[in-house]
Amino acid sequence: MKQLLYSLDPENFGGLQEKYTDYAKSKIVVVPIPFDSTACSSPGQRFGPEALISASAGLELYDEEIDFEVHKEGICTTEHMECVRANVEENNLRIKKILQEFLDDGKFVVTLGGDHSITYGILSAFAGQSKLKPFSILQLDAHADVATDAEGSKYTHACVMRRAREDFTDSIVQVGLRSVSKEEIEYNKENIFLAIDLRKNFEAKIPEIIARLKHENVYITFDVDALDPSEMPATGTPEPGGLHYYDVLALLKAVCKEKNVIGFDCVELMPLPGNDAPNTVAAKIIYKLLGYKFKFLK
Ligand SMILES: [Mn+2]
Repeated sequence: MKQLLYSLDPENFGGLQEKYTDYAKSKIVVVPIPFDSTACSSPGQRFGPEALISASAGLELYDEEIDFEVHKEGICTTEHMECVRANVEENNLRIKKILQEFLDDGKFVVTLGGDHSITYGILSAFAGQSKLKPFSILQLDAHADVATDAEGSKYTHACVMRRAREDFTDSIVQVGLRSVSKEEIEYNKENIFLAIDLRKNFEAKIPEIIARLKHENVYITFDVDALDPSEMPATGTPEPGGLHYYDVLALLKAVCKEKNVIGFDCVELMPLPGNDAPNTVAAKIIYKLLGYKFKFLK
C-alpha cells in the first residue's frame, strides 16, 4: 500500500529536501514578500512568491550550462512576510528589519515579490551593511520607475529607483526600458540601455552594460516585465519588445563573473490562473542566477 502513495514536494524554493534547507547551514536565504498595495493597473503580485516557490519545485536542480548544483550550497526559504498592506513605508521598514538579520548572519539574500515598491525596503537593509557598500544597482525593467511621486506617495513601485538613487547609490544601470518618458531618460541618461537599442545584438552590448556599473558590488533588481510578454505575460504592466530568456541569462552570468553580486530580488510577477509557464520562467532565472553567483564566486 505504502508504495502507491507519494508526498508533495516540500514548500520551499527548489522543493528541496530538509538537508539542504537548514538555516544555519544555508548560504542562501529566500524571503517571500507578498505585497502588492502599490500596483496600479493590475494587482495580484502578492501571489508571486507562492507561485515562484511552487514552480521552482519542478526545476531540474543540476545546471547543465555551468555543470553546477547550487542547491547544495543550502537554500533556506523563510516564511512569507506578514505585509502592512495599508502603508508602504511601514511595509518597507518591516522588510528592512527582517532582511537585516539575515545579512548580519552573512547570508546571500534573495527576495521574492511582490510589487517593485519592496525594493526600497530591501535596499535599506543592504545599505545598512558597511561591508556591502558602496554598491551599484543593475535594474532589469520595462519601465524606469523614477517618478518623483505617484498616487500620493513617494514610495510606490513607480518611484522606487528615484528613491534608491537619492538614498542608497549614485550608480543605477537600467536595462530593457521601453515605456519611458523623455525626462526619465534624461534623469539617468548614460546608464540606460533601451530595449530598442539592445534588440539586434544583445550579447555584444553586455561589456558596455557592465562597464557602466561603477562599483564592484552590484545589487540586481529583476522586474519580470523586462522580459518580452511572449515569455512573460504574467505581469501587471506588460510592454511589447522586451528582453529574451537567453539574453537575460547571458547578462546575469557576465555580471556574476565580473562583479561581486551582493543580492537580488525578483518582482512584479502576477500569476495568471491556468498558465503556470511564466512562473517557471521567472523561477528558473532566479535559480540560474544563484548558480552563476556561487559557481563564479569571487
Ligand atoms: Mn519596475
